[in-house]
Amino acid sequence: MSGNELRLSPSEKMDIQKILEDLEHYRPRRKGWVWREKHMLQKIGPFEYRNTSKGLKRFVPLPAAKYFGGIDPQPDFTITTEIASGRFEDDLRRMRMAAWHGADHMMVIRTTGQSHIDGLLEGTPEGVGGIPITRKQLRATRKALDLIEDEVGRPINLHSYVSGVAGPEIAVLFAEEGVNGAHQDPQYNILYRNVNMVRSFVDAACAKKVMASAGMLQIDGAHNANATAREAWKVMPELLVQHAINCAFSTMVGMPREYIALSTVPPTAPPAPCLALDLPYAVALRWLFSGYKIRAQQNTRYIESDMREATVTHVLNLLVSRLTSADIQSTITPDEGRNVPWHYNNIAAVDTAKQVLNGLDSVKELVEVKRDGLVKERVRELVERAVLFLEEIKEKGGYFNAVASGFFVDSGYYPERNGDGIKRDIDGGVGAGTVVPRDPDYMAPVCHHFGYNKLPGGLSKPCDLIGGCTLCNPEKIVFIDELDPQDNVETRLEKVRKEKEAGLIRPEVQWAGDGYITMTMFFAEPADVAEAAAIATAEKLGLEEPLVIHKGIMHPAEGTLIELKARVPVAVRRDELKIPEKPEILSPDEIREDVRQNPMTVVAATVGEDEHSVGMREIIDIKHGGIEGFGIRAVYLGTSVPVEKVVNAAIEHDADAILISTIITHADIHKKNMERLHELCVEKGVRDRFILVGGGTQVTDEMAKSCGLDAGFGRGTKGIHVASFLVKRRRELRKRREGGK
Ligand code: Z98
Repeated sequence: MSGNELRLSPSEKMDIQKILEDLEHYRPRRKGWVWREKHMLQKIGPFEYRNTSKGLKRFVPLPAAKYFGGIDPQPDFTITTEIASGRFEDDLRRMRMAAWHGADHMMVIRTTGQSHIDGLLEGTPEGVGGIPITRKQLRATRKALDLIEDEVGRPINLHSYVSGVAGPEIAVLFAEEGVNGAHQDPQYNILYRNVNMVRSFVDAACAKKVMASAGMLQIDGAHNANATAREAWKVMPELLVQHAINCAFSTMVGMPREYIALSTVPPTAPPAPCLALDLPYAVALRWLFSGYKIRAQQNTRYIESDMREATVTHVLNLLVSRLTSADIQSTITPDEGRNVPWHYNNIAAVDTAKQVLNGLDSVKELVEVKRDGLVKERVRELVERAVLFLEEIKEKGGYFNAVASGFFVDSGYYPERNGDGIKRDIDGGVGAGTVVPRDPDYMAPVCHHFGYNKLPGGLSKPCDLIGGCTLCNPEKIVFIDELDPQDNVETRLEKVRKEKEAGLIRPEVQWAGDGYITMTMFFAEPADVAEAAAIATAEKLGLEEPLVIHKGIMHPAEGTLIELKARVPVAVRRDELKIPEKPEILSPDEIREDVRQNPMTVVAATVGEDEHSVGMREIIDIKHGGIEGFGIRAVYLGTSVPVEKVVNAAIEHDADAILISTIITHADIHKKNMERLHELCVEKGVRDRFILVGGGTQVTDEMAKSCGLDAGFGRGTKGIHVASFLVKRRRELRKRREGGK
């Protein structure tokens, strides 16, 4: 089945098997990076926004959106989610969830060690800390994203990494398969992957040229210095230098500025005075690199296992992003410090970005970043330090010598040096000595080839010589399905399929039905005791592989909060689940409008000899979301009211409904009261005039109806349930009366 015939249905899971069918013939339907369609001024629901983009066709809004018409404003920034599940088939489901929450940049982390492999991987093996990037995986992912794009009504960018000794090959693969963005920075290879310097720069030139041909957005690697350095916030001058080197090199190779994004991280984290350090740094970046794009990422150097703390760091980082108008906001999962990058944490991070960016909409119309004082002082200082750094590199004889001397990732605040930088040998590293000058008659009959190429004259395209290269003629691409008969998506899906066919459901956090859950426990014990107690408790509960993922000290002696992950050894059967029918509730606006047009009065009381008033008050009071909030007039008679008095009051007030609450159930008094209400109304000839409702902790709808009432409401009832019922019931009765006429 080709991709064109496939559709996603919002109420159905994505069929991974269908995505995998006939991949050999699937072609990406577009290439290149796509920005959001920005709107300078947009009215969404009841509000006016100045920093939003075109909305989504389908979405999951923030929880409180239900009070504002269920709107889901999309900020003007591209929002990234970083996915590192290890199994690409599970990544696809996660991407779909993230897209519904507002992510339009899917950054797929590669399996550990892929950058040390000097060729392309094939098939769909499982990865560690990310997935093996292969043609099959990319093609299936792009195909799934094409379907997700249609579902949410917005283009979605796929992104991964062009690094390591197979960088140029990866770049060609990405260009062929419609990958829309990639990290590419020769400095990353040199510093963090120990790839030879000369090789890295030559590879980078080749890779960048190909990336530019496919309109891919490039992200650099400067932020890794911040993530690596011992005293990370001191590397700010160096970060500026690293950005400058990659930007200059990329533009020389032919990348347009607007496709070059700086990867920036606010360099510090709480309890540091973040804004005072991070904001001038971001201002300096914007000023020095105008015309380039900014990809802002959360600070992860100082991330711990506390979700709350990580989220606050993210929020502060987002404030800087908004104030300095970043273009892309990365939302690394806030649980990076726990090494548990789970579906719902990706979504939580996307929601945090969306919420904060929306919350800060119009902020630049409200406050201005000062151009003098501390900002000016610090921007100047940073730029001076960066310029001095560049001058020293020149003095040293250039970048290669500077790296060899350990200039980079030194945790001194330049020009201070701590001597802890990463040193690499010019002639050392992976791939040393593999770069040779091209022969005078060197000729490569392919397009977008970097450097000297002695092509015969009169060609319109170099690849005319061979009947087209793979970038011009995708039919030439060789698709290898799987190399490993065991380690592939089919064998993994087989297990998932069996469970599904058996009607089994297990919890999951990362892989289909992986069985993991988390538990939160508090022990009034010091941390070490609490941790051991948590594990022992989990074991007694029959949980497998319990592991503490977070400890929060409330007081050294008084208590510790523990978060624990474990695997549950059980599955539940879908066909045995008792799923209660959802009461159909009208929207608050619809209820209000109905009551506005046809005023409604109810008489309410706790009946019999019952002094409980809280339940009824919660249903009535405007403060508690009660029926008054919808415009319904409530005449509350109090507690221990005789049923007769309630009926008389209803007649007197010409009420539409009577609500009685009966909490006490001794000798079935609650049922008797409800029966009495109905009978009395019949005796007085007013049963048709009133909607009769009974409520109480032990009351059920069935029970109330069997006592002759119109409805019963039990534990957990909210005002909106009752208001919605009253409006609907009144409509029904009217219709019936009109029909009877
Ligand atoms: C990010 N969360 O930036 P390997 N090239 C560059 C990189 O920054 C990275 C890689 C390659 C971070 C992820 N960055 C860290 C410039 C990684 C990755 O060789 O596959 O690890 O390359 O989004």
